[in-house]
Amino acid sequence: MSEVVTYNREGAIGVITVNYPPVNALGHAVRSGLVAALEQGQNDADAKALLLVCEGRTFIAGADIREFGKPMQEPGLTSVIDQYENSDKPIVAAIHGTALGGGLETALGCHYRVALSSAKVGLPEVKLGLLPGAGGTQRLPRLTGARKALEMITSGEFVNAKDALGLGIVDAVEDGSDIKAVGLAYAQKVADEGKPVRRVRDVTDKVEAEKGGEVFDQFRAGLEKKARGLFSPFKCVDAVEAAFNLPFDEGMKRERELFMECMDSPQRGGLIHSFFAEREVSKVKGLSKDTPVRDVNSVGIIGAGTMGGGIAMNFANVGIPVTIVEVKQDALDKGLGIIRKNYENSAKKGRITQQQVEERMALISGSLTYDDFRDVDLVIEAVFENMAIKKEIFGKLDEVCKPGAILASNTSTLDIDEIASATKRPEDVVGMHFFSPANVMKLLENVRGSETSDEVKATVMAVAKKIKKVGVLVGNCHGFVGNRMLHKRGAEAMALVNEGASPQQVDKVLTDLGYPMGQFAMSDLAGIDVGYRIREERRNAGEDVAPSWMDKLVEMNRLGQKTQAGVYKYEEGSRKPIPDPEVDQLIAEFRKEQGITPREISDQEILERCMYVMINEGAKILEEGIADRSLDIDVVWIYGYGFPAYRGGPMFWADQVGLDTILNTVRNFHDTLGGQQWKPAALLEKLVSENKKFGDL
Ligand code: 3H9
Repeated sequence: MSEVVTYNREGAIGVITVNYPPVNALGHAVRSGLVAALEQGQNDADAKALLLVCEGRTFIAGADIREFGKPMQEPGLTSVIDQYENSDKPIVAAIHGTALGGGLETALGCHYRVALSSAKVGLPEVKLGLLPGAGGTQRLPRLTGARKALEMITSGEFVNAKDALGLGIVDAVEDGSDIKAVGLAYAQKVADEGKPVRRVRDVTDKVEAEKGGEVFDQFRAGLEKKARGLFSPFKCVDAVEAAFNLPFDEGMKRERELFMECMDSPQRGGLIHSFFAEREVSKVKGLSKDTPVRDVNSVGIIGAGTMGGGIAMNFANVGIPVTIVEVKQDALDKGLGIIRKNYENSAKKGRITQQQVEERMALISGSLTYDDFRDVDLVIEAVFENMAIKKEIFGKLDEVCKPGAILASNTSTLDIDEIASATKRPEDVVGMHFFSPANVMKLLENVRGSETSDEVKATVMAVAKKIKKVGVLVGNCHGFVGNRMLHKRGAEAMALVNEGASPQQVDKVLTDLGYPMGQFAMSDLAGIDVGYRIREERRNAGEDVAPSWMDKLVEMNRLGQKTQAGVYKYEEGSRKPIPDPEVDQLIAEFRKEQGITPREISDQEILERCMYVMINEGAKILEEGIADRSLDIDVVWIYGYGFPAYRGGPMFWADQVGLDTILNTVRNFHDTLGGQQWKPAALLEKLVSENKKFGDL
């Protein structure tokens, strides 16, 4: 008998218990243990019914993802579930925590399901580039009907126990926390009432009723928009459709074929890398797990602009009171008004209730004085990018804030050490770089200064988790990880347009790769006056900053989406960028002024220049220790800039392209185009010479 699955009898109930922390994933030991325990239960003449229950925080949370890509060891999950379903003693699955993927599929192979009211169920395989491959696509629709099964399987979203009861996925829901007691009581009832084995495979009313319906094509059409570029959601629909068109065993075969297609797709590799990378980033190199974490029960924010307001919402959303300080009352009122409007909009869309709007607003107060920061545990400065102003602010904070308060800057580029130097407590100063819109984007780039204490680093990482962000700890340099790479891509995109590409051609190459928007559409979203102001400041300071056609746009008051015209034009109320011949004309004139003869530029060149310049910079970032691991860079790009998770992040993508290919092209660009950005990173050269990848570091 395997140690991770045990069998024992309690009265008339044979209890099969899985105990495989952390999430009872269906690794080989669990699968073989389940088979052995079932056999014991079958042979136990005194067991009238069997109960499948899990120890720890959750029911089985799925197949063991770490086994994917390795040779499969028998018994396979499908065979395990078949044996459970074919048992002639009724089996009850008792669900607590999350029954996910193969876990829910196992429960669906049992004859009855009872869940705690706090439990959730789901088939999230699609988020890993897969489809439920152990009968989920065949059994779930037999219980829920086509539409709900399609929704659950193509979105991967979880369903709470109450809804699962309504959908027929579980048979009973009980309050409480003792899942074993709940399961035993239910199994006893099954035994006492002599309830029969009830196999989901034999439930046919829904599949018969919806055979040949239009729902599948409707669903595919909807996915064209929602799942752009993705492979597995469409395979999920094919698999569910098979449940309606084929007998159960044939449907299972079809599901397997489609599952294997997903397994072989590169998107599966990218998404699974993203899954683990998201979890790995919380384990910061050199920071012990036991590092004490300070309590953060109140927060101060400086600046009620778009950023400050968005940051405040994150804290109010999780019940932490926030004080926002502004210089002028009208700016404060405006900022608080926008926050309310954002919440009201969420309420209108049904995402939160009106009561929650009021509760959250009640947690946010405004002030015109730093004195109100006296007792807060964390202050986040979110004013515009100006070092002198930031230093003045931090000097004041140092005077006002209590000892132990964390002083953070939301700067997206500036030197954290210089900001910290304005205080007498640089160990309490740190960067907390939120991404716009700050209440939506999941990334929090936490920036350690050279003197930031371990306690402060650990605390800001814990804060990220608390406010449901993915925190990545990075080092201090201009632009940190994300913007440092973005600036290189931006400069290359500009150069490509100067040389002959159109903004829409550059953007299309990037969106075809899977970015939600291209470089120029993104500039329009952020406002192209931001870059203009920085260039002007540098010019005024005597720096030699090359002229740009973007400057001309700003001078024409084409500032981006906010003026309905920037690099693109926009229709009233729409965010869809429309190419504008006026801008093409302006670019053509600019080239003439600069003496540039435009040339035809291939999409491949755009891809290589925009992406490889980032990879080369990413390698320098790793070399300098600004990012600890290539997966930190991947997570920054997936959650901060919408890099497609199915490509695993830019550094993972680079490993798939081949570092030797990238290095050769970088060398070539260095020779032909020149510039520091194309000087090959020493790390890239080293990895290629050792035949290694970023993932091997
Ligand atoms: C599947 O089932 C395919 C089948 O249809 C067909 C097969 C033939 N495997 O997220 P957390 C680890 S596909 C291995 O921080 P939480 C995780 O890496 C699978 N490991 O906790 C982490 O490790 P570490 C379908 C797994 O409480 C630790 O557990 N199922 C797995 O925030 C804690 O995780 C899914 O896609 C796994 N399946 O959330 C479910 N799951 O401590 C994926 C987790 O070393 N999992 N780990 O960093 C989740 O959604 C969340 O982990 C869960 C817990 C909600 C369960």
